[in-house]
Amino acid sequence: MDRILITGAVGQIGIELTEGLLSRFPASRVVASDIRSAAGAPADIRYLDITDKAQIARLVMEERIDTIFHLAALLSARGEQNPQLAFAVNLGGLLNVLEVARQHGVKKVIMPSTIGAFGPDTPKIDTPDDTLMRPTSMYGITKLAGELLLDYYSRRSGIDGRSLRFPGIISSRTEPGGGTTDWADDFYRKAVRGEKAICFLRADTRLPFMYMPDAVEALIGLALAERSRLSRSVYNVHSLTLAPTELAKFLQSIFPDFEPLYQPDSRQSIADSWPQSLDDHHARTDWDWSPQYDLQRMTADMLKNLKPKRG
Ligand code: AKB
Repeated sequence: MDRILITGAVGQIGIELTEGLLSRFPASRVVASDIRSAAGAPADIRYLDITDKAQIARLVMEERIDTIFHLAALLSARGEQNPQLAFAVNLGGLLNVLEVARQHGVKKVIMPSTIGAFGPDTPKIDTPDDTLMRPTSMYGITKLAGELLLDYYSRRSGIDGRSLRFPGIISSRTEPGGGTTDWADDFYRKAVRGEKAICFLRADTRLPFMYMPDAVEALIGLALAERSRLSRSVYNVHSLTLAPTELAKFLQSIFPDFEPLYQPDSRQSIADSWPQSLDDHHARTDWDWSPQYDLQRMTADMLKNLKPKRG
């Protein structure tokens, strides 16, 4: 990993992954790119439209990139609002990245996949890495096809393609946008501000979650793992499972007035098609994945970071 390109560096994971990489590698070796800029984005962010293959090729050649963390994607709920765009960005963008990697000697491509790649027929508890996968959202379809595409390029073109399936990610720094798991971030922010949270899922909808520092470590840990230790190209990673009612109860022990209002909408059917917990023993044995944050530790850190912002 001598010269690293991050796509989607202004997204929920991108901002903190960029910081995580910059804390390990000199700034001269990390190139952050996105189609937009936003508060908290890296100062020297490079413009990159992932649907434009020529642009990716130019940047990869100019910067002599050998490793790409490919994060640019539309999340599940936004993908349902605009399925064609989700297909173009999530799958077309990945195909562009892999083709440029093949043509310009990029050695390694790391791409986050998601629990969205599973579907309603998938076993919901301790879902194994290899199981029935028939996703019903456009997001899930593009991510499952993306996993297969990454695998295809790894076998055919010698690119070292690596992926992991993330659950919902909770972050104090960056708010998510367009996901089905966004309610959890919203609960923390509304509880701290003393505002009413409106939850778009049923109170008892259990889904897997992970705290952002663990997600960043997972991506970097997988990228740095010795190739000879990896027995597969896509890994489940699990941290904790939460239902809105469980997080609400936990937050009520700190903010007694916190009482969300439940108004399930179309995102409920996406959530109902996803697993509640993942079997991640391959990640644990192959590259020593081990999350550091449970609900208590995550909440303590979230509140420490969010409270000063209350002003
Ligand atoms: C989403 O809700 O779409 C994402 C995910 C679980 O991949 N957070």
